[in-house]
Amino acid sequence: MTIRTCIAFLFAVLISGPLAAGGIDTDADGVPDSIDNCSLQANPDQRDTNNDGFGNACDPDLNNDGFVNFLDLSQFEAAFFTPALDEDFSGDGFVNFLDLSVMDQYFFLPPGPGATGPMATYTDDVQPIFAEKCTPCHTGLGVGGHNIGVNYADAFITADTSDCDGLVVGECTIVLIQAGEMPQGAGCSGDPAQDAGNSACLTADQQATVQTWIDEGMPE
Ligand code: HEC
Ligand SMILES: [Ca+2]
Ligand SMILES: [Ca+2]
Ligand SMILES: [Ca+2]
Ligand SMILES: [Ca+2]
Repeated sequence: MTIRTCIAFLFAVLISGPLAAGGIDTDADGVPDSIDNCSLQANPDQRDTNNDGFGNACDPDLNNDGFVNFLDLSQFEAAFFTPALDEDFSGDGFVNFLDLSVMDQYFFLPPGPGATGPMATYTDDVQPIFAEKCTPCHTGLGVGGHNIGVNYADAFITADTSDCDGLVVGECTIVLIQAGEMPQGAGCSGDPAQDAGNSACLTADQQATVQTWIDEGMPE
């Protein structure tokens, strides 16, 4: 492998990680809202020259006081028609009228919004559901080779049931839940409307939370 293909490969791995996580992408730039440093401005390159977590495309707050106003405008004017970095919001290598119109859009407003963070995490959202519905089989007994109700790491064990070919245990949960196979022996159909009278089954909200967590790459 040449250095160049090696770098290209590493880069592909780096960007495929978070992007493959999927999830809602409001500005349709390929970067999910949960990690998009300008979640409402299309900026696929995520360029952030002052490294404050807001991409340049949504960061005319040049003095970093949380607000875009005349202080930022005067700093911007000093950089006008130069190749300055932070003042180049559009990323074309030059500070010009294109960038001024971005500043205009944000005048008297805060920068951003940046990344929203995951909408469902294991600790806050998913673990409590599994702890309640998957006990005691997967909260200590290790039935089926995992304790997803208490161990985050178990979400990443390769699943061995044939229903979940190529998936890990965390991804497999929703498949088996919706097939009515889990929680095992509880008489659930997997359809929340039909299972409404059975408190052992997951509600529609709980299924949606598990699905969102999987779509976001199963964050801890
Ligand atoms: C009464 C015990 C019991 C309960 C409760 C239970 N399970 Fe299971 N689970 C099993 C058994 C037994 C297996 C292994 C056999 C099989 O796959 O059917 C299993 C297997 C699994 C697998 C497949 C693991 C693999 O490697 O393929 C997943 C995923 C799973 N369970 C998720 C859940 C989830 C999520 C819940 C709660 C919503 C749950 N289970 C509740 C008994 C249970
Ligand atoms: Ca986006
Ligand atoms: Ca964006
Ligand atoms: Ca920035
Ligand atoms: Ca400012």
